[in-house]
Amino acid sequence: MVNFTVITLFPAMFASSLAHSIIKKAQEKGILSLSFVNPRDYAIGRHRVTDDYPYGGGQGMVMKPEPLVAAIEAAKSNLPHSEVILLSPRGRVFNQEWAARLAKKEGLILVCGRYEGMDERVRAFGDEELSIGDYTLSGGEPAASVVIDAVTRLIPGVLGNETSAEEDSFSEGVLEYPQYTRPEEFRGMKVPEVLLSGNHAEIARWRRKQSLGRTWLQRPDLLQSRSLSVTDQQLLKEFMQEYARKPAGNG
Ligand code: 4FV
Repeated sequence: MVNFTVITLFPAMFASSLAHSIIKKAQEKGILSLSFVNPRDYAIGRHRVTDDYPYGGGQGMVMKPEPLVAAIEAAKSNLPHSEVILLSPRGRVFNQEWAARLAKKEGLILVCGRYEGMDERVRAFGDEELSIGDYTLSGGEPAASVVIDAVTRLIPGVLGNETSAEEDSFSEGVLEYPQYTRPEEFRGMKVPEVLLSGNHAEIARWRRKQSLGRTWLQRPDLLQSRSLSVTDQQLLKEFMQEYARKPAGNG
C-alpha cells in the first residue's frame, strides 16, 4: 500500500488526471491512497498569502516557507514515516529505477512548487529533490502526476496481466521492442514475418535484438551505462550489420 500526499495550492488540477485508469483501480483495490494538503489552509492573515516578493529583487514571486512547512508537517503527522520529495528542476532527474524504489515506500509526500519556486529554507524539510526533466513547468503539479503514475504502475497488484511492468521500457535499462497488432498489412506496411511464425524462441530473439538495436540507435547513452552479455553483444552486432545493409531512409 502506498499513501501519496500531495502538497499543492491547486488540488483540483489532479481531479481529472488521477481519476482514471490504473490509478483509480488501484485506489478502489486499496493498494493506493491519495490525499491533498493545501498550503493556503496554513497561511496566516486576512488574505492568507502563500507567496511574496523575492529578497534582493527580481522577477516573479516566491512561495513563503511558513505555509509550506506547516503543510509538510501536517502531512507527516498523518504518516510519520513518509518520504518528503520536493519537485523542482534542481532535483535529480526521475527514472524507472527511482520509480521502482518509491513503489516500495509506505508514504510519499510530494511538494509542488509554484511561481518562481519555494523559499530556499523549505529544502531543510525535504528528503529528496526530484525533477522530471530539464525544462521549466508553471508548477510542480504536472511533475507530481508523472511520479504518481510511474510509481503506481510498479506497485504489486496494480497491473493486471494485460500489461506487465517487467516488459516496460527502461525496466531493464533498454528501450522496448516494436509492437504490432492487426491488421497484418497497413498502408503497405507489413507485420514482421517472425511475429506471425508462432516460433516463440525466434520471436523472443527478434524482440531482444530490436530492443538492443533501437537503444543503440535512439539512446546510446543507456548502453554506455551497462555491460552486455555475449548473446546480447552478438544480437546487437547482427542488428548493426542488418541496419548498415538497409538502404538509407527506411530505418
Ligand atoms: C519542475 C521540473 C519544474 C519550477 C518553478 C515550478 C517549476 C515552478 N518540477 N521537474 N522540471 N517546476 O519545472 O519538477 O515553481
